[in-house]
Formats: sequence, structure tokens, C-alpha cells
Amino acid sequence: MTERSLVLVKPDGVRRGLTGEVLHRIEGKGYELVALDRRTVGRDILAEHYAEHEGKPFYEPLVEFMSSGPVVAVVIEGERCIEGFRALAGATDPTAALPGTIRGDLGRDWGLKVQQNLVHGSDSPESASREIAIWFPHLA
Ligand code: DAT
Ligand code: MG
Repeated sequence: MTERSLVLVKPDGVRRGLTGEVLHRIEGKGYELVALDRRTVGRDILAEHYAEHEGKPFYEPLVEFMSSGPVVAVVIEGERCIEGFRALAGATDPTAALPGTIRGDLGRDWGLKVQQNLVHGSDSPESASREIAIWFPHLA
């Protein structure tokens, strides 16, 4: 079934000039770029986006990091693209992420409190529609 997913190139990815590389891998895989916007977001948007993680030990540093610079928000589309992008991204911990994945090829541990792992991708159809409504209300 054709579905949509919300992808973010996180501040570390934008800062390192890896936005094009991430988009290249998404397009190479055959997914479409439906919407794309670079923006710097504050706590309000991030609190909504990361609601499931509120109260966890990494939550505060995560919100701090995600608001530290611009992100590039992207809506992608294609058959099973939610699962497909998660496979492209690799495991959450960039040190453990397999080579061949975005995080495995381009990410590493920088010794900071939060894992700076370059990208976000929705993890289910429910998360995807919830997150697309936050970042691109006109597409919801
Ligand atoms: P993912 O981004 O792979 O979906 P997640 O939703 O579990 O992972 O967590 C959201 C982000 O929070 C993740 O990209 C990096 C950070 N994070 C998750 N678990 C962490 C941990 N144990 N220590 C530090 N940061 C963590
Ligand atoms: Mg997640």
C-alpha cells in the first residue's frame, strides 16, 4: 500500500552538509519527495513530535539538540516507505548501525549526551500521520 512517512534531517546532518546525501538515498531507493522544508523549531513542536519520549532521561538533551539548528523536514511517499526508510536509516545507535545504512555509513558516537544520529523516520502508519500533521498541517 502506498504510504507516506515523515523524515527529518537532524541538526547534525544539516550542519555537516549531508542533506543532499540523505535525499539522494531516498530518491535512489525510489521514494518520492512530496514536501520539503528547512526550518529551526522550538520546544513546542518538538514536545509534540517526541511526546512518546517525555520523561525519559534522554528527553531534555534530545529537545535541546533538535532545537540547536535547522532541520530539513521531508514527507516521502511510496509502497511501504515507512519500513523502507527505517531500513535505509539503520539502528538508532549510529555506532551499532550497519554499514550500508545512513547512520552506519555517516554517523558515529561523538561522546555527547544525546545520540546524534542524523535522521528521523516515522515508525508506524499512526506515527506517520501524527507527525505529518505536526510538521506539514496542510498535508494532513
Ligand atoms: P529512532 O530515532 O531510531 O526512532 P527513538 O524513537 O527510540 O529512536 O528515539 C528518538 C531519538 O532519541 C533517537 O533518534 C535518539 C534519541 N535516543 C533514543 N534512545 C536514546 C538513548 N538510549 N540515549 C540517548 N539518546 C537516545
Ligand atoms: Mg522514533
